[in-house]
Amino acid sequence: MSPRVYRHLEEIPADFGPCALSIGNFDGVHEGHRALLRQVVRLARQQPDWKASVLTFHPHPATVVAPARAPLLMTTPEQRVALMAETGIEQVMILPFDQTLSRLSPEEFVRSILVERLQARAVVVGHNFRFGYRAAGDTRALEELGVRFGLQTHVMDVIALRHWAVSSSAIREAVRAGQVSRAGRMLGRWFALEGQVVKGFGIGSRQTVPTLNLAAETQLLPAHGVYITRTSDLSDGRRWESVTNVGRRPTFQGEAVTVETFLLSAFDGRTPARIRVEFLWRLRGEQKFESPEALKAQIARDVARARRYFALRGKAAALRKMA
Ligand code: RBF
Ligand code: MG
Repeated sequence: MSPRVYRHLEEIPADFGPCALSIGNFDGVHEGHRALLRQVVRLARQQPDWKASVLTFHPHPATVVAPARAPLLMTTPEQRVALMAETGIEQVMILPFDQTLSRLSPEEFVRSILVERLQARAVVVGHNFRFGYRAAGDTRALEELGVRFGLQTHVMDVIALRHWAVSSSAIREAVRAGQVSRAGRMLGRWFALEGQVVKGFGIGSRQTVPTLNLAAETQLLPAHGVYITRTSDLSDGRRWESVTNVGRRPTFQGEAVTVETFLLSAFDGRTPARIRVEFLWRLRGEQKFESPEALKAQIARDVARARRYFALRGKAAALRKMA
């Protein structure tokens, strides 16, 4: 079931509550976020009339209160909702974050938004949750306000994987450093970009290899370089193994940053219109080659490495099945 989505407080129906609610930006909907969401779903299932709910923000609060520090996001609100749906969340309020909202005191935020509008009975947040004007409220303040307003508060620890604390900012840093497989472990799925396929410059089919050029809907891109990827058609689920270059194509004096994907097996039929590119493994940095032929030879080596990677993964999966 896809969750009901609300984008304005005025749209909130009278039966939004009572609810168990998690609050946050949820960029990436990573493993730590999913632990919060699963707790919300558990709480809501224990009470016959509570709904499993999320309050999230768009735009990201930092773009309003501290634009210089605003992070490059890895998920659109729509992608976040789709990922939340997988955990059993039933309704999502995507609150437009603006100056007025940013000026609510912690007490006003809890009373007017959480208690009165959303009729929250329980809230689930991470240990570093901050809220209210100038982020004055922390989890202690939330617990105290909870007692006053009859709201259960559940504060959850960060999830640690190996010894990295999973957080959206740690994942963004890994992606920007090109460490896509590490980012994927923290996300609990592959780091991915989605968007329309756009027309390239036609250089590829003439001089190197034909590619699908992706106009990503989100801002955060992996470090320039070449990656082993998996590409799927968002309209019909067709899927291909692929290699992807993120960068400026210095060999051709490119200016704009592009995301170009070469499919390891040809597609029959329609060119996909919207795709998802999942980043599995970084192969190398982007280089300037002395000729298109030299680049083409390097791409052939990239493709050979990708084929070995997929063949080994296939074998490992087959062995796991036998065990
Ligand atoms: N362009 C570069 O200038 N340097 C590179 O190292 C480079 N590596 C690539 C690797 C792969 C697997 C692919 C698909 C493309 C790569 N490109 C690179 C981009 C290439 O220049 C581009 O696809 C064609 O010019 C068509 O736009
Ligand atoms: Mg192209």
